[in-house]
Amino acid sequence: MSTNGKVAAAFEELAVLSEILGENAFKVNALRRSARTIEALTSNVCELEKSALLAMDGVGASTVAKIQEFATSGTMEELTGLRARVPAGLTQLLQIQGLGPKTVRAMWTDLAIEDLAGLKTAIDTGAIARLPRMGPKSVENLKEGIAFLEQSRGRIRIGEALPIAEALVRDLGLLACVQRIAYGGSLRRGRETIGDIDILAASTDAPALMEKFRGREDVAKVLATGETKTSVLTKHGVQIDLRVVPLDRFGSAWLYFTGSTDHNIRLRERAIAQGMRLNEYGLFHAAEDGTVAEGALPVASVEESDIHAALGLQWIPPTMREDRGEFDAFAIGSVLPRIVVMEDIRAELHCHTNASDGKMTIDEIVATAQSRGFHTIAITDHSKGQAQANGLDEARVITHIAAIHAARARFPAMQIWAGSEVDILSDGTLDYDDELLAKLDWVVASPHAALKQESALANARMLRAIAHPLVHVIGHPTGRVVNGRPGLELAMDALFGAAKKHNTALEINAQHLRLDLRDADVRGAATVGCMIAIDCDVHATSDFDELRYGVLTAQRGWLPASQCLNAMDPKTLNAWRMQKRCGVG
Ligand code: DGT
Ligand code: CA
Ligand code: CA
Ligand code: ZN
Repeated sequence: MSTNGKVAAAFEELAVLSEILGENAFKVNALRRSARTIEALTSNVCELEKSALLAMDGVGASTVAKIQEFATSGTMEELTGLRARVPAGLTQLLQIQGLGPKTVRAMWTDLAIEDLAGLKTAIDTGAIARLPRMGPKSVENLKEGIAFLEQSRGRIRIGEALPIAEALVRDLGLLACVQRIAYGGSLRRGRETIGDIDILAASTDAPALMEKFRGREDVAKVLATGETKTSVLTKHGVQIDLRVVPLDRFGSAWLYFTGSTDHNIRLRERAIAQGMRLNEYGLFHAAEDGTVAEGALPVASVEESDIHAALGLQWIPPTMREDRGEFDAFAIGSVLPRIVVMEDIRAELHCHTNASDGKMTIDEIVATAQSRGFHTIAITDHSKGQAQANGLDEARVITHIAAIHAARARFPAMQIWAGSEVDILSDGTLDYDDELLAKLDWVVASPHAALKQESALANARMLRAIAHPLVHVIGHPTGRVVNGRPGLELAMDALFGAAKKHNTALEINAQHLRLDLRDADVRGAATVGCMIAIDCDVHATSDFDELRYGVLTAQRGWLPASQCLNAMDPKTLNAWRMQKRCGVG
């Protein structure tokens, strides 16, 4: 984009965010007019003299100041500030045809809708009708607008794709003609975004299965269909490929269509080196010249593990099939890393009650954690800097600590810690002083604002927080949003070294919108020996279900259970909490 285009886009974004925040119409219009004027310029706006800028239509002193700021720094502080105040998913709603900022604002303030998923839920539950001027016709228009927007989307987040695939596998699996069905592809490998959903089935009646698949209610368009493969586009704009394979070849087909392509290539090379051939129909003995006899029966094909075994490998979990060292690690005879699994997770160490921006009371959140089989919960409401999230000031923290500790009597089986998710301010200092932090049982420190700050500053900021003796965990360390915003540009290796040195844990925020740390960073941190917390950042009951996305990310990062705080038994976890603060007091 041209410089003028960028500056204009920045003003347009300022206008949009201001509008969502309910700023007055004059200011919003002035920002829009500036955007249009700058866009239409034929010279570089950043190289113009102040007098020339002021002579332009709709450009006043504050606009000039913003342009000059952009010219020197490439950003606008006001924009950074506004972005931090408005949920990243909210502006996307403005791309829905016929949906204006006033309605989006009402959706946010009245119904707590923060993104497309939230809007869809509100439509599904009927809550949307509580908005003014939202009759049945408007809702229909809204639905059409959403479907259209989503058709044009690229990769979707795993948290959207997985429920779709699960419903499909469950429904089609109920058909009498379906012998076996499963999803593969990047979804099975647990990637944070999914290009399309790949489903594999064995069936006694492929045409009937394909017909059922094409006729599903959520299918918007059939892209291609035949005896062995059908591709459709759902109303939510997701492509789904369904392939039908013979039951006795399911394992080899599943292996092939799970990928990754790089992993498959290495697997085929391995087969060739052992005088065999591997494809989606099975693993075959090859002749001297490498050919497979016509009609030859496979050496292995029914289960993936049969094929792995025939190639001298233990079964490799899909999350680790990326050609990143798995062939050595899983060679028969080598000692397997004990990678963390769902069942290991018995603690939630980052959650919010209705004291800040959560939905549940202390007792509700503790009871939910207990019902999930957890033994420990740390309640970490927001600190005072998060005003829009009703962050707690010092006096409220003191009261809250007492209320959390009082819950211990009602849940004797649970280890309950009074904590905080304290803001890491832009200079790396924390939003509470040490005296207050020392009163808390558990401290998660997270970056929320200034997520576009310059890289050197961002590094110094995070290193300072990591070195703070009263901090247990760094929450969502980069502040990124998947498909949303890049977050802090950090020198991750330096962070991992510091986290290891200061024995500060790093979080995998399990929310599928965040997945922060991301998989590659988990691998880096785990290799250095850092401790990792996998937390759901619970605001509502359903957030506990985000855990699997965090665990998949951990597995993709080869996180050993021994380096995961949430996998510790209660005593060990408490001992870790105490020793973290050794020498402080
Ligand atoms: P996606 O959909 O972009 O998120 O990523 P995948 O990994 O699901 O890729 P997709 O849907 O194109 O194909 C599914 C799997 O099928 C892929 O992981 C590996 C396998 N596959 C597809 N095309 C090829 C190919 O040309 N060579 C090999 N070896 N495998 C392939
Ligand atoms: Ca795929
Ligand atoms: Ca595909
Ligand atoms: Zn949080």
